[in-house]
Amino acid sequence: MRKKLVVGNWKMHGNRSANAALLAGLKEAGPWNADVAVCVPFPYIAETALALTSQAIAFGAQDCSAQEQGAFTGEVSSAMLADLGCRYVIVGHSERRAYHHESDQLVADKAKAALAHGVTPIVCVGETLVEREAGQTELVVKRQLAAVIHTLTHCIGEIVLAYEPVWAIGTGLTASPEQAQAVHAVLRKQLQAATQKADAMRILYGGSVKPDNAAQLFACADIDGGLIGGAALKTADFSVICRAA
Ligand code: G2H
Repeated sequence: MRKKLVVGNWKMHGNRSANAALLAGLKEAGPWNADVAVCVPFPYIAETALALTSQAIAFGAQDCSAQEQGAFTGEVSSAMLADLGCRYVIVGHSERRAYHHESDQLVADKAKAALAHGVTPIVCVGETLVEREAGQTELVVKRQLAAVIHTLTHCIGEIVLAYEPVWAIGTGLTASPEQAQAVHAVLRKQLQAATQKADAMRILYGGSVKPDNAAQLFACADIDGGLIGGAALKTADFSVICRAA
C-alpha cells in the first residue's frame, strides 16, 4: 500500500507576506492522511523551513543543478538544498524542459545529484499535445523515464515520478482519470522492469488538479498523489486536494 503524496509547486509566485499567510493556513488546515509538501522558489526556502518546523509538511525546491559546486553562476546545488533541509526537489518540469531546453539526460543528471545529497527528486515526464495527437504519448514518457533509469541504475527506486501531460498544465484541461491511469500503468511497468521497488514507488499526476477533480484522479490504481500548481496557491483549495488523497 503506497501512502499518497501531494506536492504544491508554487512556481514563480509569492512574496514573504503571502507565503507566510499560505503556510500558516496550511498548518492550521492539516494534518492529512497523505504526505504533503510544498516546493517553493529558492529565495523563500529558508523562511519556509522556519515556518514548517513541525515537519508535518515537508518542503523542497523546484530545480537544482546537476553540478556539485563551482563556477556556475545562478545555479543552486543539491548540497545547498540539503543544507536548508529540503526533502524534495522537482526536476524536469516541462516548463524547464521547454523554456530552458533541458534534455532528458540533464534531467537525469539532476536527479542523480539530488539523490547524492539525500534530497528526493520528483522527476517530471509528460507529452505535448502535438505528441499526444500523433500517438506518441507512450514513446515520449518512456524515453524520458529511460534516461533516468539508465543514469540512476540501482537508485531508481528512490525517486518520485510525476506524470504531467504538458497540454494539461495550467490550461484548465485535465487528463481524464482513465487517460492518466493508462500512462501511469505504462510508467509503473517500465519501473517494474528496472527495480524490485517499483510497486512501492509513488507516481504523481500533475496538470490542472483542482478540488473538484482530485478525488477521482487519486482513486486510480497507479496514481499515488498529485503535483499541484495553481491550486496550491490557495490554502482552501490545496487543503481539499490534500484531504482527497
Ligand atoms: C503542472 C502543475 C504543477 P497546474 O505544472 O506542476 O501546475 O496544477 O497549475 O497545472
